[in-house]
Formats: sequence, C-alpha cells, structure tokens
Amino acid sequence: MEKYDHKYGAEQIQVLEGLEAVRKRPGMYIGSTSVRGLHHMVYEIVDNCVDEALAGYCTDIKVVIEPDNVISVEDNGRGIPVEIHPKTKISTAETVYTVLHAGGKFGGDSGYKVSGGLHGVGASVVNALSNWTEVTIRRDGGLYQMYFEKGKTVRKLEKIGEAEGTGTKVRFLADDTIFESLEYDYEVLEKRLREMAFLTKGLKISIEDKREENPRKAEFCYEGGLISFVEFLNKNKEKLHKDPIYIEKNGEIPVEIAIQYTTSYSENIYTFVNNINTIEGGTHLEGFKRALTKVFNDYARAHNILKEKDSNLQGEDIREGITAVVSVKVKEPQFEGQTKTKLGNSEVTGVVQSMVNDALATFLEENPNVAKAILEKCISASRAREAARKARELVRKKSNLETSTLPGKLADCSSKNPEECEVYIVEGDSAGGSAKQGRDREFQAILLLWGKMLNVEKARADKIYGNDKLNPVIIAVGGGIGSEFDITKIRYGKVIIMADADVDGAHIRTLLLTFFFRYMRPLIENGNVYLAQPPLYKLSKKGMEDVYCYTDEDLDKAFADLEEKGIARDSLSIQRYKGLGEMNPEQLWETTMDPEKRTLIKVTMDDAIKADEIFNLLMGDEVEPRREFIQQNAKYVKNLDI
Ligand code: 1YM
Repeated sequence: MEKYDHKYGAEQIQVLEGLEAVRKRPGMYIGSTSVRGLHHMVYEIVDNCVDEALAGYCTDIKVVIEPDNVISVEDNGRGIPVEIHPKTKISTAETVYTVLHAGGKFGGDSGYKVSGGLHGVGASVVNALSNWTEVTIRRDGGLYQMYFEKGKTVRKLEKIGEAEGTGTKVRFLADDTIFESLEYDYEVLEKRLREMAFLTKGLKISIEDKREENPRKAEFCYEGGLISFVEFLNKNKEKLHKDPIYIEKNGEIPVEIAIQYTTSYSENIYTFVNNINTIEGGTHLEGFKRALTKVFNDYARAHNILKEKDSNLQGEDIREGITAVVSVKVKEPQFEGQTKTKLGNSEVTGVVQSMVNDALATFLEENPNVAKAILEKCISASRAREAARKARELVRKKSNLETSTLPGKLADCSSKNPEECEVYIVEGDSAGGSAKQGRDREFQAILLLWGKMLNVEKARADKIYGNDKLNPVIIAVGGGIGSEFDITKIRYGKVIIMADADVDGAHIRTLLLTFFFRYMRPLIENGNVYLAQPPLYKLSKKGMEDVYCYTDEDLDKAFADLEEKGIARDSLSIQRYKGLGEMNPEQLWETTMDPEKRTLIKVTMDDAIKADEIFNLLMGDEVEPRREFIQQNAKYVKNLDI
C-alpha cells in the first residue's frame, strides 16, 4: 500500500482530474461561490450524517463553527468504512473523499437512501473546495484519520489509536480562493439544522458558534417530527384546533404531512422532497392541494354544511389560515424551476392526493368538532372572497372610468418607463411637500399617505380592496393585488418607503411592508421595494459644506474626521432631525433622494418562513415583539447604492 503512494495509477489520475473539474467550475457542483454555496458545504457533510440516521445507525450530530471559520461535523454512526475498496484499491473512506461520484451509492449496502446528499456524493466536492479537510473515523475499535489539501491526499487513512464506539468527524476550512467569503451566518445554519431535526424525528442535532466570546449554541431534537414543525411555525398564532392533523404513509413513495389551522388569513404550506425545501412547490404540493379541496367540499356536502344551492368552496378558501408541512421521499427526484426547487415527478401527485384523500376524510369523520371549526372558517373566507371580488370590480370600474385619474395624493413623474421610474411613499403633509418640491420630476413620483394605515394582518381581502388608505398605493403601483398581482404591469421599478427614523416611522414602514408581503409578494421577491434612509444629524459651519450623518456611528466618525481637518467639535452647529418634515426640499433631495448620494435599503425576501413569523409576531397586540422586529429587520435588508 505505502509504496504506491507516490505513483499515480490510471484510477488516481482520473480522481485528480475529477476534483480539478470541481475546482474549475465550483458553481456547477456546489450551486454558487457566494455565502450560499459556502453554507451548502456544511449541508453536504451534514447530509451524510442524516443519511446514516435514516439508515438507523446515527442518533446524534454535532456541528461546530470553530474560530477562523473552520467547520466541524461529527456523528455517532457506523463510521465511514475503512477497508480497501476493491475498485479503487485505496480505503473506502479516501475513495468517498476523493472520487467524484456521478450519483447513486457505492460501498456497503444499507438499503434505501433518499436524503438530498445522495450518500456521500457531496464529500468529494467539499474536499475539493476546501483549503484542507481532516476526517477522523472511529470504527472496529480503531481511531483512523486522513488529511487532504485542496482535495489532494496529504496523509492517507491511517490508524492513529484505539477508540470506543463508532462515528465520523469531519473538519474542513473552505478555500478562500474559491468562495467570496468564509463568514458563516450562524442563524442560517441554525435554521437549516432545526429544519433537518424536524424532518428526521428523534434525531438530535446541535450547533455551536465558537467564533464569538460568548458562544451561541442550540440543540434540536423533536420526537414529534413534522407535528413539532407545525407547532413551531404556529407558536405565535391562535389555533383553530389543539393538535395538528398528522398523516404518514411509508409506501413506495413515503409521505408525511402535518396540518394545523389558525385564525390568521394567510396560507403557509412548506414542502420538502428528500429533506430539501422545495420552495417552488411542484407535484407533491399539487396533489396535497387537490385532496384538501376535494375532502373538505365532500365533507361539507355530506353533512349539509354546504347546501345544494351553494357553490363549492374554492382551494384558496380552504387554505386560508392553514399551516402545513408536506414531506415526501422520492428515489429519483426531478427538480425543475428557476431555482431547481420544484418537484417534477408526475407520479407523486396521485400518490399524495389519494393518501390525503383517505386519511383526511377519515380524520374529519372522527373529529367532527375540528371539521366544523375549519369549515366555518372556510365558509367565511369564501364569503370574504366574494365580497372582495365585488369590491375589486368596483375599484376596477372606478379606475376605468377615471382612467387618467391616478390617486389625488400622487404626484406622478413624467417618464412612463417603469425601469427608470420610482415612487416615494411618504407620510405627512410637510414631508410630502418637501419631497414633491425636491424631487426630480422626470422619474420620481411622490405618493402621500395620510391618517392611520390599515393593519392588513388583522383584515381580510374584502376590507383591503375598498380601503381608502391602501387603494392609492394599489393604483399607484399598478400591478394589481393578491393572486392577480402582475409584476409586468408595475409602473415603478423602485417603490421606496420614506418614513421618519423614529418609532412612528418604523410602524408605518412595517404596515406597508406587511401589506406588500401579503398582497404584492412578487414585488418584494423581485427586489422592487426599498427603504429610504434619511439622515439623523446635520453638522454645519460657516464656510464648510454641510455634513449629514445617518447613524450615531456616522456622527462619531464625522466628528473625528473633522477634528483631523482642524475643525473643532464645539465650533460646529449640530442639527438633529426629528422628522423628514424638518428638511427643506433641497436638503431632502441631497440627503435622501438624489440617486448619486442617497442610501437605499433593498428589502429582500429569501426567508419566507422567518418573514411570516415576524409579521405575525409583529402585528399582534404586544409591543415588545414589535420593538424586537425593528432591530431584527436589519437582517433582511441589504445596503444598496452606497
Ligand atoms: C461527518 C460526516 O460521513 N458519516 C457517515 C458516512 C458513511 C457511513 C456512516 C456509512 C455508510 C455505509 C456503511 C453504507 C458513508 N459511507 C459511505 C460509503 N459523517 C459521515 N457515516 N457504513 C458507514 O451506506 O453502506 C459513504 S458515506 F460509501 F463508504 F459506504
């Protein structure tokens, strides 16, 4: 064995070429070289542990972010096999870490594997894209270790001692010449690991961040699986029934579903295929929705809750207030869609559909009180939908009648090219007045809000269409609303919320964001929503150009900078802006609206679960969660323009 170390056989050359290909086109193998890809490196290794758990051999996974962004993942499974692999003539463990697999499994046989990682396939990719990788295995009473640099074997697998128990530990440092950044986001990893724990009943997963002085850590283990997941998602909501409805069937295509209705008006269905979040849905979601619609309609007819003259409840009526998680395991999943997160396998629709049909129908028969509570809600949703349709038609007629009459509170811009146009949504007459005068009329429109905004979280669609505060926003944006929203029709490429930097401003911002989130979600998803950032302070002195500061840190920095230039702090006059209204049109233009100078914050939406949770929390009656949100909100925004 040892004497062949320096020689490369045909197999080894293929290996090196394989991993070289990974390093040449990392995006093809890990998705991207942004932080997203970086986090995927961790998931690939964790997936191997989860596979081992699914096979029934592993109960415990530990993930540590070590100082310097080294990742350590350890499990208590069987340990990767150490014996020589008949085909590669090197240890199986080294094979797993150096041979790029097309997919499918190899090595020992432990039956059916369905996790996203496809059984060790990702390990060689992680190895290729790491500065170094260290693998330690406990197996057959021995402690084994091997070490790689940029995918190349530096130390082959060797026995370095004795060991009790079995398991695998992998430590790696991602390659900073490949990834844009090596800074892991603790919360991103935590969220994904919690999700993995929900999806694998009874599996214990812990994470610890040792980069900071006070290490953050968390441990997840849910005996309830998806039931716990749904309870977690609903923790701040009022439930229509105490226990989630649970459906599980382990056939050729295993399906697991948990459902719980709440009094909220939104629909939250999360779907997974082989533990991968299928954000774009697909055939499993389709089957679930069809069954839901059919079962509730059938039940309502059979129990005379829907009378002969009544028309059927529609899918959206039945999904109002639902929280559900649908998890399926598919042997050869086909992923489609823009982000490859839409399940394409057509056979899955029927399997999910017939299973939910049977199980849910039985459940409703056995739990008439739950059935009644849900159906009452569905029926009022259906009435609200009908009312909303009428209200919408009214709005449509009105806006047709007065085609050119955009809302009176809108000072439109002259350009009609949405790509260059922007609308500032401003509250208060004085701020609005300054904005109107200060703007560049060519491409900047101003929409004035007044009075108390409607909290859409506490109102149904029918209230929203007729609402005199929201209507101007709907008409100005121009893309419609709800399921009819059409992003290609929007009149402005940038919808900018401009509110004061105080609590009231934060409240308006939140109300508007909630509205966009619930009723114009593509607008956020497409990156059209922005927050303006007005300054907090102005420093001035005769003969010196005014200096604007946007945060308290800015202010400290400005003092220091000016002092360096020989301008003493006490020679400056400091104005603290309490509101936008205090700025004159020129100042507002210069500090907050001039594309050359302003700071805009783009609102992003890559985390629907979190956003839903926050909006729900926030729009409740408690004050403290709201305050927390305003701090949390910073995480969902990215600095733009500057
Ligand atoms: C921290 C990462 O990789 N655990 C892990 C991997 C494997 C096994 C156990 C395992 C699988 C099998 C048999 C089998 C892998 N083995 C292979 C291969 N943790 C981590 N734990 N014995 C052990 O599937 O038959 C690939 S991954 F291919 F060598 F079997």
